[in-house]
Amino acid sequence: MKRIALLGMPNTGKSTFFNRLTGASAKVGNWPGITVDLLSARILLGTEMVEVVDLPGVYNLHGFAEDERVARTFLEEQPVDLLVVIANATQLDRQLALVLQLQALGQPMVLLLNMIDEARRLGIQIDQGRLSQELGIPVVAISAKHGFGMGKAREAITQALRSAHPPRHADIEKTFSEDDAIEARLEQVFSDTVQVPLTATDRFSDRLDRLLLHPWFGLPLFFLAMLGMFEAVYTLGAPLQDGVAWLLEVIKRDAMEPVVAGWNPLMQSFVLDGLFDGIGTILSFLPIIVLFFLFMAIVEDSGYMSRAAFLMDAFMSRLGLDGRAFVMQLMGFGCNVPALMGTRVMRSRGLRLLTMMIIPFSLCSARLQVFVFFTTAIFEPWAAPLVLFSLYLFSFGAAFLTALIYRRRLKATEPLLLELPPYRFPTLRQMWLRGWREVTHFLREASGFILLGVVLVWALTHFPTNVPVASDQTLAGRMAALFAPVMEPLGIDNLMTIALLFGFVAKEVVLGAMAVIYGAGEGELAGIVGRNIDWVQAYSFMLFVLIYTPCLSTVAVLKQESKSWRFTALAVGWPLMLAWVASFIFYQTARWLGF
Ligand SMILES: Nc1nc2c(ncn2[C@@H]2O[C@H](COP(=O)(O)OP(=O)(O)OP(=O)(O)O)[C@@H](O)[C@H]2O)c(=O)[nH]1
Ligand SMILES: [Mg+2]
Repeated sequence: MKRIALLGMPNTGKSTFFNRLTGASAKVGNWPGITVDLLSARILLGTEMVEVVDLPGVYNLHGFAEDERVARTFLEEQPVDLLVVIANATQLDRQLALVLQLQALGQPMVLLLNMIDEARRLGIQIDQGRLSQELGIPVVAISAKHGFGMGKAREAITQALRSAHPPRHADIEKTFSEDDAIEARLEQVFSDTVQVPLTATDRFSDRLDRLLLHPWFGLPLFFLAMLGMFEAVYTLGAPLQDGVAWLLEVIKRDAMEPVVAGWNPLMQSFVLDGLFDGIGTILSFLPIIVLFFLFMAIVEDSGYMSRAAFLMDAFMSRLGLDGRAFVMQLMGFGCNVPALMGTRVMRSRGLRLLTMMIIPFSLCSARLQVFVFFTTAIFEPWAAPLVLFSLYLFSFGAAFLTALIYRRRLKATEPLLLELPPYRFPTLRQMWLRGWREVTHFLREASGFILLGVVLVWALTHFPTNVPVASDQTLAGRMAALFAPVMEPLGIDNLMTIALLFGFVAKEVVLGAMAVIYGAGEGELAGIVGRNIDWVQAYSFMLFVLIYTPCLSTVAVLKQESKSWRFTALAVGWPLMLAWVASFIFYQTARWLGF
């Protein structure tokens, strides 16, 4: 099978083009370094099946960041039939350098001038014919986001593939010596083919930046925007969630219960209390999670992330980090795993490890489920969003504290060059892709270890069968009893300890576990929990859930990215300790104050 590699500088729209071309839903965002790993898909081009590979962006073929190395190693080790280079048409003065560098590899190549919509708006004129002539390769102007020029791009790629030579590995070493010659040629080609008006500035972005990057109002506005986003997720999501919970109750009552009515009680309990309640409870939070990711898509795609990095850079440097670390924290709100992988854009190992230490404190969407549940079950409607927001503040607090403690051991040695892309807004299509991506991701996880976790909780809380369910004599009860001396001072009882134990695997399991333990679906669960624990216990529990190890996947990625067991042990052990101390201080102080 023939193979095409998509290459280009970061944030030029490679993944957007990849999605258009292959129908995939790779993550897209207005931030350099969204893709940090290889992604491939197969499509039919002409009469042939072709493998298309989306690579991380590279500024320079001779660069040293981990994500650039991924792209470079790929080129060196995998034979490629055609390089499809994607350049930002508004920045050809810089982007052509990489094109020329890639040309020095001597492989067949097609150049796509992406974001032609933006270039036109800025009045930039590109002589495509001349550019194609001077470079000696096909050049097509496209807008991957809006779908313009896709037909021509497909055609050019199919053509080039047809006449391609046998696939080759790239010999990148060889091209190091040519950098000076490239410099000179770049200026020539650029002045021959591109006309940029003197006033080619994005006035909309400039004006918005004057407000959003204001030295005094910038940060308050940013936090206000975040608060607004969580309020919106909450207000829009709660009715949706109730709807799903109601639907699940109906299905359980009218479809499930009649079917299993004749079965033996243990099997009934397994199907209803274990599988159905466990998975159903987790499922009822799906609307909130998808909604949350849609808002994240707007934040990520708008370019506000880069502004956040800019605004927080000075503060973060005092913690031994930089503005990018703050952006990774924000990305971590969705899921910690891609955020941890996102640190690949950092060159300094110290900086990378320190950032990886703080990301797991980011309140990810799985933890959000738990907190949405507890805040609505325990607190008044007006207080719930504020309680949730306080947890976000704790999330930052724990991260900053950690950075302060470890910054001397994990030193950063890399100056930050931040680029502010223009503001962009996601199209409906992009939002839809993002939502779909999260739903499938969730279903994959739910059908895998979340299901396994729920089944395990059910088994441990129902065996042996001659004692009351989830009592101290069950397997789970005995396990929890071991931890009781440690957890009691935090106001966390045995049943909640069981949920925490399983929450180690994935935070989604926490609620599933509670549903199984209390033998109730999401609808009744809130009432039961509200009667069983008070707000001080609930908050202490939430603090613990917030700070201790997010999930097994993060542990695996911490190990994979750091390549060090010692670091991984530290990155798991320290939060565990911090979680205990934070909950202890909170719980004991609150009780001492008489709450
Ligand atoms: N205006 C405009 N924006 C585009 C176009 N194509 C992509 N974008 C936007 O450009 C940004 C970057 O897109 P991505 O597809 O994530 O870019 P990438 O090259 O994969 O970036 P990395 O993975 O970080 O290297 C996103 O905000 C896209 O919505 C286009 O044709 N026109
Ligand atoms: Mg990408």
